[in-house]
Amino acid sequence: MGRKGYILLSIVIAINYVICYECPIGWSYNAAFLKCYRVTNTSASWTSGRERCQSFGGDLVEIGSEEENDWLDGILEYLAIKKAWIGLVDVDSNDEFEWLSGRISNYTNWAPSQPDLDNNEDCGILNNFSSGSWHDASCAYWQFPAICEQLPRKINRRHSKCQRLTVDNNLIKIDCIRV
Ligand SMILES: [Ca+2]
Ligand SMILES: [Ca+2]
Ligand SMILES: [Ca+2]
Repeated sequence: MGRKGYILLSIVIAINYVICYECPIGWSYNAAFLKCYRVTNTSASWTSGRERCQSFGGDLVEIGSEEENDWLDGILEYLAIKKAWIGLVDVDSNDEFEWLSGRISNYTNWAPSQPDLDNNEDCGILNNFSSGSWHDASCAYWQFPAICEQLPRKINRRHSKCQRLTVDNNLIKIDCIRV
């Protein structure tokens, strides 16, 4: 963007409201997906991981695109976590997985041999050890951290000086868009 364009954009932003999206402390915001994310710091069963997400005000993550999957896989990489629970589940054990919301997304990222049609494996994991692919695993037998998500709070601000803090996962993440 040229200098003129930048000045014009600055003026336009300054005279408009902005909407800020804010995640609670301990959560990471990603503007591309409009979600807050958090990885639990303890390994537990899928159900316990889900309960932990819910106790934080969220639920297990629903992954809707390759971009989101890559980003989450990057977080696992950063945290040196090999495998983590996601919100994929085979509730009726017919080996057809769905998200907790009941949605079946067009995007899937199962590893080549997965799900391996085992009725004892009804919960999904994101596997950083296997390039971010998905595997089905036994919900109760295995203990992994869990990836949680929740929607950000939406805050109207009248000025353009919303903070952009996206570095440390101990900070509140704030991002702004112009209305
Ligand atoms: Ca099913
Ligand atoms: Ca199954
Ligand atoms: Ca499996």
